Amino acid sequence: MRIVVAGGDGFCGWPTALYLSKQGHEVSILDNLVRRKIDDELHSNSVTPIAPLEERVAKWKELTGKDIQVFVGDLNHYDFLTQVFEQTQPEAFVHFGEQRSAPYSMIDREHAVYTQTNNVMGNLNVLYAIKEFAPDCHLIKLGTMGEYGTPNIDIEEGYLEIKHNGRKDVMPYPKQPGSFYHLSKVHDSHNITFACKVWGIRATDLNQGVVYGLHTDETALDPILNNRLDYDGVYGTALNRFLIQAAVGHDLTVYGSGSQTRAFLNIKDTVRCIEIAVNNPADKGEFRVYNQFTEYFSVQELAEKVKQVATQLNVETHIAHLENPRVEAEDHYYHAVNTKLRSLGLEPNLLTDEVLTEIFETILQYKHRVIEENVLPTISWK
Ligand code: NAD
Ligand code: USQ
Repeated sequence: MRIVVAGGDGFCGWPTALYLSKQGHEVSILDNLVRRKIDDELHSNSVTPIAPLEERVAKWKELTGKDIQVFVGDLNHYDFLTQVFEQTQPEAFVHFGEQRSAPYSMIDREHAVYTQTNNVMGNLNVLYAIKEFAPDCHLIKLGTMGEYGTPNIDIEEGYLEIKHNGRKDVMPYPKQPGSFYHLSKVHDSHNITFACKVWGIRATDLNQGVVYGLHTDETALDPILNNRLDYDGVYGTALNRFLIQAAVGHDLTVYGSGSQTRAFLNIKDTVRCIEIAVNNPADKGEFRVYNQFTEYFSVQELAEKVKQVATQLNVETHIAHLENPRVEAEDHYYHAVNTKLRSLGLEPNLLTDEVLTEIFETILQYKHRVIEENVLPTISWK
């Protein structure tokens, strides 16, 4: 299949592009490399050294003989996007290309506006490009479990049957996102729902949980193929951050009580979920929603797991409870459904001590790259 991976230079997009290329698909990466520029803005870095995109793709070609075409440009430049569509004629468009940090979106007005403009307009451009240049193309859009928030009822996969005054209907599941970033994903979902309805576009929204891990079989082939791994208080996510904190001897930064619960999955499952979505396209006009995670944990449970694995490797670790910089429920009900990807064949890589140990040992090799002053959170929701 001809597949464009937008955001294909990022943490989820790069391993996905390699994995799809390995399966024999004709893969093109579209990315404006803004994530690398944001590293400069934040004076931060990936723990793993990451090669320039052109070098990454050349190494992949050298090792596997497979070509990945690269288009460096912005989804918000519609002329550029339409050229990519004309040249690639995509059958699937995998859309990872958004600003994905909740804390970044909460820095100030400018960052909130940037996040929502970049994400919502970029996605709207993709919808128009599909309509105008590739109406059969299947949009596979990365959403987030955080669109739902933490309601006091079970979280379904995108839709909920509601009975009201003696009548019933199946409606989009209510959304209660917790940051301007998470809100941008909700706005995207609404725009996709509408485009599917009025133009007959086929789309799958993958409401992904927090992704942990680093390597896939493909990125592990050579250091030039390294995936990025974020640890700072802005882009680092819970489990990866805790592993890196343990590696450098920093206290694990649990926010508040740590009883807040989130859905998680291994990066190895992210790439497989995308493949499943690619191989099972939505029908024309269908807006399909899958919850893309394999397990859920409280933040405290994650910190304890990391501490246990670090202790087994003779690394002394302490769990700190910081004042929560976010406005979020800490004690709440959490039960979310995730049966659709499983029923299409997803075999989860669960969070075992072996999996944690493997990621931890890789991180230990690079721990000298951690910039310590970036570890604590600096952005407050208030
Ligand atoms: P990332 O920041 O590592 O990668 C995103 C990539 O998109 C970057 O390479 C960036 O340069 C590119 N990009 C951003 N805006 C662009 C634009 N306007 N035009 C072209 N390229 C652009 O993020 P990630 O962790 O790989 O996340 C990818 C997607 O998955 C995001 O949409 C995110 O919301 C979603 N997601 C991520 C996680 C996670 O834990 N990492 C969890 C759930 C959902
Ligand atoms: N947390 C801590 N300590 C830390 C970091 C985070 O306690 O050092 C807590 C947060 O308060 C929050 C939870 O861990 O309760 C998750 O935070 P996170 O930073 O790991 O993840 P989040 O901000 O939700 O965002 C990440 C990705 C985003 C994706 C989302 C999936 O950056 O792109 O959409 O995970 S989800 O959480 O399902 O919405």
